[in-house]
Amino acid sequence: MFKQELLKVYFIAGSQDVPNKNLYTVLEEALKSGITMFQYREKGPNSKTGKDKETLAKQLFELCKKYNVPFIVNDDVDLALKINADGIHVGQDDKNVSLFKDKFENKIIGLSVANKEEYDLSDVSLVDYIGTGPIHSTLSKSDAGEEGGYDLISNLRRYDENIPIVAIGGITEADVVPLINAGADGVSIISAIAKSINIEQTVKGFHNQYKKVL
Ligand code: TZP
Ligand code: MG
Repeated sequence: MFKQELLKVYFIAGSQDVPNKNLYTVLEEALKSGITMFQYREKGPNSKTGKDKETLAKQLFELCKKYNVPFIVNDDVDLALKINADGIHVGQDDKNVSLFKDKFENKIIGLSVANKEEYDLSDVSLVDYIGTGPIHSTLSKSDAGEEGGYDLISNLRRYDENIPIVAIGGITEADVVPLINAGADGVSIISAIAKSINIEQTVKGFHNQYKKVL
């Protein structure tokens, strides 16, 4: 059974998101500070591929194991299977979940669902959670699409009362309360953590917001 508390402070990053820093060090600090899940997402300019990507994936996975935090791979089903990652996150344009679902027994499967139209095109009964956004504009994904605000979450929540939803896109601590009130179960964050000058303070700041709503 997927525990939706894992979505509370869901950190996503790849090498491209920490241009002047080492992702291993950034992730270690984030893990120490209490992130609840991590997604390894190498994508776009300055991202790693091939052997370099696999080597770093293995190192980051080992680090996550030390902190008992699930390690999710973005898009790359083959890599996730090869290293026996805790899960996979795919988008609408990636491999269809039905094609790999049986290989991820007892693992976490996440799917990006931006709106009702994408929801209707997806078999959400096959996945553990959906990622919905962008809530705000973002510099971390060039093709993120139009920002939808908190309404994106409240509309989908009305559509499906039960599916775990994690919000994404330009999220800061100030968004936690309105997003949870709109029906999200958690927030996923790249830059607010990856580019923070004080990761411990940022991650703890996210957790503190939950005390106001849960
Ligand atoms: N999908 C929709 S927006 C986004 C992704 C991967 C990027 C989120 O990054 P940030 O820096 O938290 O806005
Ligand atoms: Mg994708």
